[in-house]
Amino acid sequence: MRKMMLVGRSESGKTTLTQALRGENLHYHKTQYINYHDVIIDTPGEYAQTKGLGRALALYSYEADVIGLLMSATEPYSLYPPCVTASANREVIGIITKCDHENANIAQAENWLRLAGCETIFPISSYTGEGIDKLLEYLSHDTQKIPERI
Ligand SMILES: Nc1nc2c(ncn2[C@@H]2O[C@H](COP(=O)(O)OP(=O)(O)OP(=O)(O)O)[C@@H](O)[C@H]2O)c(=O)[nH]1
Ligand SMILES: [Mg+2]
Repeated sequence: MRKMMLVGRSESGKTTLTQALRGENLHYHKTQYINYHDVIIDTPGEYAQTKGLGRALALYSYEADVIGLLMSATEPYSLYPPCVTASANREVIGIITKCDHENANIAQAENWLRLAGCETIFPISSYTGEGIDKLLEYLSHDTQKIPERI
């Protein structure tokens, strides 16, 4: 499986998604630090929300094959500047979380992730399991193309 780093503001659902991807029981756990040894690299939301700490995300992205940019479907605003994915030299996918929520606006979250530069976007719910299989399938495929000739 390709190694994915999850990035998104606090409460966007990174840790809950990590638990859902692992098939664990969902329980609240505040992320305090980056554990980059795991196949899913969960990060504290404060790192994406604080300019100084954001540099650590850039550094740890080198440990991952894929960066997952999370956006809750209940989000009232977008944290991500337009075309921010261009600053990563890894594949960046969008993940819309909390699609089950009664106030979910999936289309709006998708627009913001597209504006950020995400071409591949997974709408998911860690609560209902919606979209988790597709995300796991995506991570299990190695899309890196080996050149036929150098
Ligand atoms: N309705 C709904 N709520 C969710 C879902 N996923 C997470 N939540 C809730 O959102 C809240 C925050 O979830 P976390 O997974 O802890 O968020 P986080 O992004 O890891 O937050 P930090 O560790 O602070 O960066 C918790 O109360 C979760 O129960 C979901 O799929 N649906
Ligand atoms: Mg967390």
